[in-house]
Amino acid sequence: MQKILYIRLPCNPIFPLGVVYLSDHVHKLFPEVEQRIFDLGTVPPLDFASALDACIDEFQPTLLVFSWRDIQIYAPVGGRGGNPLQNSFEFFYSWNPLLKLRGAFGLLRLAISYYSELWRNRGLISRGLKRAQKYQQDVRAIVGGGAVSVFYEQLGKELPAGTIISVGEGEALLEKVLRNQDFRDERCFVVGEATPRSRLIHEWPTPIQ
Ligand code: B12
Repeated sequence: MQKILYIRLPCNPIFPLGVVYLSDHVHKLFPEVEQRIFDLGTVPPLDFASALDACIDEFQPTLLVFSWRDIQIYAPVGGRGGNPLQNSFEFFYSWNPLLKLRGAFGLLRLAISYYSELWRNRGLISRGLKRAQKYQQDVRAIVGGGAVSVFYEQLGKELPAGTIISVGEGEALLEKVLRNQDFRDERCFVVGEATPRSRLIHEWPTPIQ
């Protein structure tokens, strides 16, 4: 019996549309498949790892679907890492050394929050996979979502071997994985097995009836 755990990786509290679409599609085709959505956007940061462990221990999934919404976290004015536009102007153009220093610290803070989010999410994917392997040796991880569709080439070098990296809509891919069909013609690639096809993002998605 298949058990799918959808893990929405941490981001601002914004409705997890992507995993809701995916689980709805799966439910219509495979009503017998057990599914659960675990939204790390609703969990306090200090509890990310322990809450993920507890959810996996309880549900013991056979398929892990990680949804990663955004990586490029800086908005021109006031993204969640700080305010890049103001910091850049202060650092590069201000004549006042104190303002220049403030801009420099702001930019440093931005870079730190960007890299720490990247490392944290990669860590959560590896952690989740290892934890789930305690219960199901052949559990598989699939990673997709808006951020992955933009940065799939870079992520290919960062995630555990065997992870399926999905670009764009994931419905058709999940369907093939659940049917045990070959899925490599979908917009995806497997880490450690292949590099992404050139212009993968420009391929047409499989039409859904
Ligand atoms: C609408 C939107 C917003 C709205 C959201 C409104 C709302 N209440 O939901 C607003 C304006 C608030 C917004 C804000 C931001 N956004 Co925005 N947004 C979008 C947009 C246009 C659509 C997202 C959406 O809801 N799609 C519909 C749902 C159903 O699709 P989905 O979530 O992508 O899920 C599908 C697939 O991704 C896939 N999928 C998802 N997860 C998984 C997992 C697996 C395993 C698989 C196989 C498939 C899969 O299947 C799903 C169903 O087909 C996308 C661009 C785009 N065209 O996708 C950018 C996009 C998601 N946003 C992006 C960014 C960066 C942001 C901001 C961080 C901007 C900023 N710097 O502040 C903020 C942060 C938001 C936050 N988390 O706080 C980037 C993320 C990638 C990146 N560059 O890092 C995107 C991709 C735009 C881009 N091309 O750069 N955004």
